[in-house]
Amino acid sequence: MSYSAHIDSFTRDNLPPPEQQPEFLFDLPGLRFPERLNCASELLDRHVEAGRGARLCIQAPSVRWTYADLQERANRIANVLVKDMGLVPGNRVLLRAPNNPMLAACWFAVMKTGAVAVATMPLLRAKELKHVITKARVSHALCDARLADELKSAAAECPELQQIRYFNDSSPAGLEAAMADQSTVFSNVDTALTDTCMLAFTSGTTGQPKATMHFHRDVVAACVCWPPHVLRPTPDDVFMGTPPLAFTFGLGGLLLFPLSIGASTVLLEQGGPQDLVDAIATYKASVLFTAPTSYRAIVPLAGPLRGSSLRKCVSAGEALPAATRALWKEATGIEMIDGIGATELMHIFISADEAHARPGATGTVVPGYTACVMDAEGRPSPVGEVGNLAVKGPTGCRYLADERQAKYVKDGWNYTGDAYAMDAEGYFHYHSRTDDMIISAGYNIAGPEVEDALLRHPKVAECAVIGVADVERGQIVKAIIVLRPGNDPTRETAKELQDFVKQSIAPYKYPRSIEFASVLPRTETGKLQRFRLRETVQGEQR
Ligand code: 3UK
Repeated sequence: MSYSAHIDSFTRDNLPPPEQQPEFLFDLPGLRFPERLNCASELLDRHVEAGRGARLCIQAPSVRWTYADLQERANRIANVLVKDMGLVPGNRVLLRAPNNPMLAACWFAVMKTGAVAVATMPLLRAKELKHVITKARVSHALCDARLADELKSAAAECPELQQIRYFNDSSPAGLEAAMADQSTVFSNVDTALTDTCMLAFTSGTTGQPKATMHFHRDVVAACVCWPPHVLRPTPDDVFMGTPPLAFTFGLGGLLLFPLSIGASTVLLEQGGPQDLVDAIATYKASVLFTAPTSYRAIVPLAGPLRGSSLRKCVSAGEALPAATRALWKEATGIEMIDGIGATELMHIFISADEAHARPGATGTVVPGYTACVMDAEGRPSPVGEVGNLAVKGPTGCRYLADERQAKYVKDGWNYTGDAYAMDAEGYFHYHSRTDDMIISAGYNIAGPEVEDALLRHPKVAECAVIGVADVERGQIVKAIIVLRPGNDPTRETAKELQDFVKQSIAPYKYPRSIEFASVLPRTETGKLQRFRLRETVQGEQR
């Protein structure tokens, strides 16, 4: 068997069987790695060794850490984990905090010890944490003191979780006190390229969340593909954004990518529209990561962003409606960088930079990856045909002990569950999630296209389009609409919006049913929960 630094072999023992794993591609020159690699050495220690220790690394309200500062904290925490908490390489360490510098230090500490980070969304409750702890067989936890309650009640029912320390906690039992007793030096565990270093749970719209497994190699590979080829940041860029570090979109955009080039990041616990606009000015942020709805919500406040420090705006997590791209450009002068990523593939694999962006298309395949639209039989579809998106590259899906592996990976391809079409120039056009496609009177209708048409109307703040059961047509198109302030949810408004859609796209796609709402159900990662809207509608019809 090949070399591994893991003494606790749990992750290795629970990898999907070889025949169910995707094919991995390492053709891109930056992807030839040595057999042993610790991603913390690569992303953090390397800069200090090269004399860049005094460079700015992480900022937050009243925090300004250099690379040397982050390294010192991570080393002390690594020593606490090993010497006080009895951690051995391969153990799973649960991390729980809003985006803040101590969470970043804990993440690097776990990498350094050769253990496996299991970062969790701050909003998870005891029941969900219990699933994570049990599924990942978590033995250790580092948690922000302000989020202690739910973890404590989960831990009470999870005997495997023996060691917990709380941070951002000034008490003598807190992590900071334990760190003060430890050395600032730690020699990183000599992990194998293929040792698992993190488990990322999918947000999971149906069924229990799945745990995706990523190796030290995957973390570095993600930094070598999309960032230098599409984002093209410089070491003087200041990164900022909203996605939680427990979501690989946030982990990459707000921690791994800035550190991979010696740039700096701003970690914010609050990511509301006004918080962001203010923070961009305070920290002179230049690269922003957030979801399409967040960009839309910032637009009315975006005045100060025109001509500011901000130069690159990345949108991911959900399809970017062409209407939102246009609004953002009008408000700020900045062309957004859209990209589709997935927890299973770690980060973005189809995208376009600001110069190559095409409204309505996600972009072209990111160097290092190949992508293809497949028909129902798993054969490449002709140009322009809608089919299932399949992807291959240096990263790919490995679910920890999960039967759903066979659904995501087929014939070596990762199937993301998205309906896409590719045009003659290799641009990929998003239609919908494959299971969200609406079939009405024999027509296939993609909800996001109807949403984009509605979003162009000045009265519409947000909307969601779903299919609801209909005796005559099988399904009909239904829109749930949040109006901008000052507009009345009347029958006349509904009629006006229906007519507006009929004017801009094929009339058979217009929403026959319209409902007004004050908010739409979303996940912590900003994704619309269409299944919840469908459930509500079904409930009403019964
Ligand atoms: C959807 C998009 C259209 C798509 C993610 C960037 O979202 C991320 O990961 P998840 O596992 O969800 C994956 C699914 O989300 N999606 C994401 N981005 C786009 N659809 N256009 C987009 N630009 O259905 C995909 O299959 O939560 C995004 C980086 C890392 C990530 N984990």
